[in-house]
Amino acid sequence: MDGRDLVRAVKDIGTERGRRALLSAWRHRRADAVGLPRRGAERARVPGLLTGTEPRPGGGVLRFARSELLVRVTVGGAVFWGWDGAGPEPSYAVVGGGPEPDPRAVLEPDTEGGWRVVSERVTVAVSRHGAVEVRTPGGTVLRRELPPRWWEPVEGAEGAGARWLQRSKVPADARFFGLGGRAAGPRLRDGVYRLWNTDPRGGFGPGDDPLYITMPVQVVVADAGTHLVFHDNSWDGRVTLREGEEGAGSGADRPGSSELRVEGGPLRCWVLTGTPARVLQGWSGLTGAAAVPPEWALGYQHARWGFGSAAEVRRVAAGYAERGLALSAVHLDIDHYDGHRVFTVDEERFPDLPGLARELGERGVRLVSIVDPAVRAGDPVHASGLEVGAGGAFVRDARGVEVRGEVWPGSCAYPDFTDPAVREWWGGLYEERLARGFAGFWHDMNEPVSFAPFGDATLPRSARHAMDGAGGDHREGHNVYALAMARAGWEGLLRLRPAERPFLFSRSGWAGMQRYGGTWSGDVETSWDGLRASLALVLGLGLCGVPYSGPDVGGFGGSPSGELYLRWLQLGAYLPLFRTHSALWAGPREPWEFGPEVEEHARAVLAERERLRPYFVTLAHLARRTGAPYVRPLWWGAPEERGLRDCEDAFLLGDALLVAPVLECGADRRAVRLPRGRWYDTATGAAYEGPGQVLLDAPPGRIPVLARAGAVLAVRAGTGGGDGAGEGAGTGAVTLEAWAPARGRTGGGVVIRDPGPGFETGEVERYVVRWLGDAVVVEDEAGNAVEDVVVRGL
Ligand code: NBV
Repeated sequence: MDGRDLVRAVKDIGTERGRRALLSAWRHRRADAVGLPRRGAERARVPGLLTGTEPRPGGGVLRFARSELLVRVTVGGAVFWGWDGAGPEPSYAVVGGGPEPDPRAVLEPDTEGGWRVVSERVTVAVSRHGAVEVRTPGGTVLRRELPPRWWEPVEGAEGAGARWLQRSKVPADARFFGLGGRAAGPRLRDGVYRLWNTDPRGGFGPGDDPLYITMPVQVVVADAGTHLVFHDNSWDGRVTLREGEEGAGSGADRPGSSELRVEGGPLRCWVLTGTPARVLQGWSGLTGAAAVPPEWALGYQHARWGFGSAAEVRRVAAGYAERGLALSAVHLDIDHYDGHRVFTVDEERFPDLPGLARELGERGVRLVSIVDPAVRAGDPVHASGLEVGAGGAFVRDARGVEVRGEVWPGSCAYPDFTDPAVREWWGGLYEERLARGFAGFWHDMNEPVSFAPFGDATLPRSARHAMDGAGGDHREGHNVYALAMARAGWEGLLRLRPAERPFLFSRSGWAGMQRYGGTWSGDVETSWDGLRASLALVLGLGLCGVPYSGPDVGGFGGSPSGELYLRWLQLGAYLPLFRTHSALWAGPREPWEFGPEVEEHARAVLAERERLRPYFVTLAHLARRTGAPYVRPLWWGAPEERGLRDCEDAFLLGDALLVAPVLECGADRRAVRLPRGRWYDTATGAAYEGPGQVLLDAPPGRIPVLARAGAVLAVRAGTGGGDGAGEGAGTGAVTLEAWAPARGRTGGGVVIRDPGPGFETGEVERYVVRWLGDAVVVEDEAGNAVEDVVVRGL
């Protein structure tokens, strides 16, 4: 027990839940003491010298004295390599084993006794000691993986497997991003980042790491090019990053470095190279296209832990409607459950939920339900789970005894979502939710959490998982638990309601989770630091392929000042998931609770989100088609502009907008770094030329939002607040907004309209903007002038 554990233990011990958590933590410790393979003597190994090669489609196998390496370049240019027999499958992240090998890639001798695989888009060079270099076709090195080291159990420690260390070098000017949701990002500075999904318990700020979603995914941006590297291994691990230094020491560059240590599992890796857009497209091809949220989930949503009753929900929804404030959904937290038990409802406080859902639905407001994975032992849901398959649906320990944890409803069992039969059973349980009138689902506590005053607040590491037939324990299953739960929910909803795209977002997850929906910040602290962390998370997750996310506006646990609340709302309005949420003990989040001035400004914010909703629809569909996140770092289109790599307080929303939120208390103006090209301040119409930095006004009522010259975007007309609001989806028609290109230049943009609630993909409409004499015209693909467009920036 360390000091922090002790404090936790003392704090919790006074309560019944605390005592039970203490017992549960002891039980978990005991389970591991008997159930975990002991790490005895280990032997350190490196591959040794290259002894032979064997060509294979897309590359080949390279044999070394003590191991072998499979290298494969696939048709889209993605590189795979795996040591010691590791292939692309099985994988929780990569769909269908990845793309086909590139038949034109050839394995040939390189200099100094090494070999290389040469393909059109990338060259992979392997040294005779087993270093793997990924190079551009022109020969520039993007990344060099040094020969790995591993430690194998010597004898009598079957099941312990090998621990790995993989050191890599990147160019001296490179910057690191990604690794899942990191509060200290988006630029990942020197430090150690753990790969173990973790509930930070009760709130987090930029200094807390790891959080709910960790992924061995790095996006590395350097002058030489951008690449994404994914070490496909779900085991507990640590990544140590160190940025390089140019002209370090005697004037020579010191490269940047990344060191990955994993506790077991395969050592295998995917590398994608190219522009940021290409890299993310490749990543979405590898791990699956992002789910498109239903149109209503791109509107403003209000959640609350502690609604207390249906009357309270009605009061809040009515409050929005009466004030003409747009509202798209209300989220019910665990307090609407009966005794905190999943898939139940407290009928006294929430009688006739279907009726409530209908009533809200008439105003265009959907109901969203929280879903926790832990099932109270002895509950009907538990009983039904015990009927699944031969051994029941729940995670067991090494002796075959059901693992119990302590969560909100008391002593709980945990479904093993890595078992297909369990996923099917669990997915069917959403029928009860649909019948209650819920339209969307919010997965919580799925790291998974088991309260513990000491040790790891999750399942014992020795707990067994089906791992989709492969069998394994929680050391391997932990990080993919929530991903598999999301799959269960998603597939269940598809079976139950095949004509509608599910709306699902999950607190925890892993690489590939975008296939089943999005995520949110989790319990981000109510502070200016928390506000900053909110943006870091959304940007970082987007680069890891999870485009739909957003923070708890106002922070989770506290009572924000009107100013902080407003600045958060202003940021949230430009993020994919725009939702306020707060804890049982936190202050209110309704815009009118902060006084008339904040309410007025909030009205403008919500109206602007409504106006931009068609643009968000376009971005959602583009994310699915191209892998590009809605929210992108400023360097997205210009990774070679070094200054942009270090800019962490502004972002691009699609191709058209640049958003510069106010992240500091008391600020009424801020510096904004502009990428190349002309940018218009959307509030004043003033034009600025990038690259460079400008100082822009940010009075309480607005944050700087700039439009790129030549941009075309879809907006909804006539949703400027007023009495049409409060009806969920805006009622005005979708029109185009275009921003004048610089003289002598052209511009353009694409629009994808909402194709409805099903799985239609929507048509891509392409528009061109150009000068015609002294006017700016917008034309469709056939060259016809578009009438219904507002041209700005003239
Ligand atoms: O279900 C209660 C909360 C929820 O409001 C929050 O959004 C989650 O992140 N939940 C965590 C469980 C307990 C938090 C202390």
